[in-house]
Amino acid sequence: MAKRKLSTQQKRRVSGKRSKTELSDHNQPRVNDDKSLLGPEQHGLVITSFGKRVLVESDTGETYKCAIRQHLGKLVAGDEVIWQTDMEDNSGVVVSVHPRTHELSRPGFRGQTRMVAANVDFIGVVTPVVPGIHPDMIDRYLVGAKQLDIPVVIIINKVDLIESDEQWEAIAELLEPYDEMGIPLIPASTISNEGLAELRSFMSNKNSVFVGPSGAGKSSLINALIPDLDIRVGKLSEASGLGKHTTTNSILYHLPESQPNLNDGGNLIDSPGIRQFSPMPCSLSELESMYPDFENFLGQCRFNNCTHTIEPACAIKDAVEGGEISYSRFQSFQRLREEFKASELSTNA
Ligand SMILES: Nc1nc2c(ncn2[C@@H]2O[C@H](COP(=O)(O)OP(=O)(O)O)[C@@H](O)[C@H]2O)c(=O)[nH]1
Ligand SMILES: [Mg+2]
Ligand SMILES: [Zn+2]
Repeated sequence: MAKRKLSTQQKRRVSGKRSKTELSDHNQPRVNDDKSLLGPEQHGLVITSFGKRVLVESDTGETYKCAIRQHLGKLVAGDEVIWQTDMEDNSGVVVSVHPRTHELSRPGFRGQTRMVAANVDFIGVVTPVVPGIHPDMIDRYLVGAKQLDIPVVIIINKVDLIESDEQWEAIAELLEPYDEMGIPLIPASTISNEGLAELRSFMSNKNSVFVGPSGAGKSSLINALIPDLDIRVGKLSEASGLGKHTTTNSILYHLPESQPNLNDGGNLIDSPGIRQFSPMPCSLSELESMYPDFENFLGQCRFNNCTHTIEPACAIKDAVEGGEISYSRFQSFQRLREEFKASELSTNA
């Protein structure tokens, strides 16, 4: 990384001398602007953002409150940055951002999207057995994740509440289409600890997030996977100078090693906003491509712009009738198709 030469002004700061203009303007030392004495450029990871600042972790593990050079825009948990320490007050300034591999965003105020995490490369869809598994919700998250090209697992949570074999069978039947698509299904419980080690192994060396409805057990899972979470939250609020409960932005936590010295950490990004993560409206053919279980039947309908609703000789409907495509998957597809069509009409109006 390039070491910058000190500017005349910086040399003056080091030597304690001040220029004529500085002396004559104020008769006292000038307040530092962003040209204060900066350390060498180094790599860092954004842990959380607050207001116009971010908390950046250095490669050696210390956190620094950093300002952001104006042209960089908003940064979020998971961003990889180049930053410099400000020698004078132990804070820092972010000078550039690495291009993001993935941006996870949620709908914000007046149709805008708000970014909630950067560089996420693993999504756990959390679905609780009580009050019940909703395939429609699972499919929305799967489409959203596929649009971003991020791998997913489905976490069937709170399995300690399952009381009978019949209940297990009903759940297995609901989840069969996902199993057939090759999506890992992980039965889990933070009461019995079932599934936690398996889940942990998927998260090694990744930036993960959990999505799912409120009450699904996301926070409980995060607590189970990061045993000293309370202490870490305390340290972060100290470092940022903010109270524990004031931050509504995403926070990145390091996962502990699954075994000592295995060096298989990985990160888990927690955000209150991520549960609302939903697919972006797309065309019919794009939506079709988000349903891998439809693939074998696409292009076989009589009409090549078939919406698979009322058209005769529809290969998709035939496959549903023949039990080759599950009815719940067909339904969720049709709901999303109608929703996307409605949003297209409203934006064109
Ligand atoms: N029986 C059972 N209850 C759980 C489990 N995980 C979470 N819960 C309960 O479910 C409720 C919601 O959990 P929480 O983690 O706050 O869900 P979140 O809204 O997705 O973050 C709480 O009352 C938890 O105690 C589990 O594995 N088994
Ligand atoms: Mg929660
Ligand atoms: Zn069709």
